[in-house]
Amino acid sequence: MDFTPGKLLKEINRPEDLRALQETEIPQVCRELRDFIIDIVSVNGGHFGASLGVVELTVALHYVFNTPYDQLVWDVGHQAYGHKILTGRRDIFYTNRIYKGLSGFPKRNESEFDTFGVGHSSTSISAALGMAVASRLKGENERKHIAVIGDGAMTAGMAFEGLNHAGVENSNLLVVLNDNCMSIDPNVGALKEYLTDITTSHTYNKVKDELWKLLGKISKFGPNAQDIASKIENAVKTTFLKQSNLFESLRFRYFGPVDGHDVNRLIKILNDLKDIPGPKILHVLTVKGKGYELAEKDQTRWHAPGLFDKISGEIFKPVNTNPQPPKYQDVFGHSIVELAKANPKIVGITPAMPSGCSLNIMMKEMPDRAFDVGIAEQHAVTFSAGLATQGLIPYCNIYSTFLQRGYDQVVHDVALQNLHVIFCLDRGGLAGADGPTHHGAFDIAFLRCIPNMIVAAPMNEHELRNMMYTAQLPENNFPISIRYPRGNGVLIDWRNNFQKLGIGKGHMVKDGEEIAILSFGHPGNFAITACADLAIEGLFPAHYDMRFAKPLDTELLHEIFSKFKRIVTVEDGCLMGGFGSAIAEFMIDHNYSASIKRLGIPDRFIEHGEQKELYAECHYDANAIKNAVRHFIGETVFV
Ligand SMILES: Cc1ncc(C[n+]2csc(CCOP(=O)(O)OP(=O)(O)O)c2C)c(N)n1
Repeated sequence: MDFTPGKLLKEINRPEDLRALQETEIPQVCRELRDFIIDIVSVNGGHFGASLGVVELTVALHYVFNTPYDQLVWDVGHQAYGHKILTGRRDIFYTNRIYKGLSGFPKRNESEFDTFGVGHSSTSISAALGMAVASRLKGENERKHIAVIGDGAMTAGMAFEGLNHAGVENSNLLVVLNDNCMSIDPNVGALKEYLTDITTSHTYNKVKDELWKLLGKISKFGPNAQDIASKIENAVKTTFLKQSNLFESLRFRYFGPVDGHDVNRLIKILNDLKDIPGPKILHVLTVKGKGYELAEKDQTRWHAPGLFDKISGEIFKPVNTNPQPPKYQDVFGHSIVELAKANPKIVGITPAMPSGCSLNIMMKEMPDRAFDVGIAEQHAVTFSAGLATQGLIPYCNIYSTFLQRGYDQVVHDVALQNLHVIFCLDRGGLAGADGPTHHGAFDIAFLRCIPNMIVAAPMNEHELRNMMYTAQLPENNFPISIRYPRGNGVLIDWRNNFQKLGIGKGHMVKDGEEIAILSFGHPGNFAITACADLAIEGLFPAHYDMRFAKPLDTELLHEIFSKFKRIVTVEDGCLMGGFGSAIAEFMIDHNYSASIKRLGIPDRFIEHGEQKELYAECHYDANAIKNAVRHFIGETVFV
């Protein structure tokens, strides 16, 4: 594959090379950088629209600031492809998100330019503030710290916690608010409305010109910059900001909004702001997907479109004429609508992932009963708890990894009050190319230890639907989590009639001898494959799909431990404290004696790659199960 950078980009091995260019050459660098991103993402996949939207901002920031000495912190980091390419990773950027290749997000051990590891949103202000305060304490007063945060990420409580603190720390912090009116889906909430108001306000725009005139003088004034800065502040406060400005109220100096695609103007503005001390915010307006027409028009689709033909814009679908099983997330999306039609108490909640989790299906059909609350997992959980206190049945639909944000809310607001909140956790287990920030490795372990919480995982689409159905029945009015993986299920004919399941009841998939495989969730399918292959070798382990990690099916487990002395457990979650641990605890608590081989995610962070590569690396795919069984057969078990 030929990924030839343009003639200027080809020479930029580090930001110093960029800074050596004339300002007149910078628009050309932007064009080349944009083309390079399009070339590579079209054949490699990954996030797309966000990086295109910040091409000019990225170039301007590295042109003006002395990176990596000046600390540039990207929020989420899905928009940092341009940053990676300009900071020494151009020639290996084709490995982005591929197994053993570059990470799709900034990562401290990948480059000195990646000042802070990201993937989850809304951390940039706190992290950059920490760096700024550290610089102040170390007497490094010239050092600059910049957080680049999107309007979507700004909706999170954590971003406001950072702003709230930064406003009273006299630190060298610049927050660049990259406002494109989009999260993955259109951004939501009152803040979004506020940002639109501020952008379109006539009063403001009148003052803006005056403000920039003053700003222009700053560079000339040099050491007197501080005086000029306070003049600006006064101008703002006495005119436009008579009506309160949110950021000014938090003691930030607010500048903008400015056109984020006019790179030369951005350079000028950033140069001016550089000399203004204290916390500042620059409001930059950009277009997500800028420069690639289709991406500008359908920004949600082109957030991370997969592979596409960059000329025609055709997004490639896997070539397979046979019908395919649906994605688990779509089974969730359609099933909640079916259930909600029958049960008026059901409502759906997503923190900013309507299309990522398919709650958008319900939002379209039942707009009054489905809520996108912004990137606000903590709020999503407690909001669900509030709804449940009033007898509604919220399905709180979150990626497993993002529920980590709402842990105390799960414990304190939901479980402690034993409220009927149903957590539908998408991306449970190893999530693939997004890597360690996005793997849902811990939920089984971190939910299992919470009193009142039910922990379930379906092995296929029917089980998912049956679990969703069972969870809303009036007798099951306690917290219930149902976790399912990223990607497709296994059943083409997935839309079964809902069936009630027993809470805490597993079932035998296949009887067998000598060894029992106990699976939790979708790895049960790996066990089915393994059993079929092992049968050819003359090995016949039994297989149980346990369905619940909590409560355990103790009746079934007594049967299993009475019959088998060799047990293999398999789960798509961390081994420590997970499903296998639960089985081992049962064995100890009931004085059984057996050998247990636990398969699952080991005690380390797993990097990115395709899911099947990662299952193999972590030794819990079908091959690993086969090996565990074979190994066991050869072993003497002392009982
Ligand atoms: C805590 C958390 N929740 C959800 C996500 C999923 N997510 C990734 S990017 C994104 C949208 C971010 O919007 P914005 O900050 O405006 O950046 P843009 O993509 O518009 O450039 C979301 C919701 C996340 N990364 N982290």
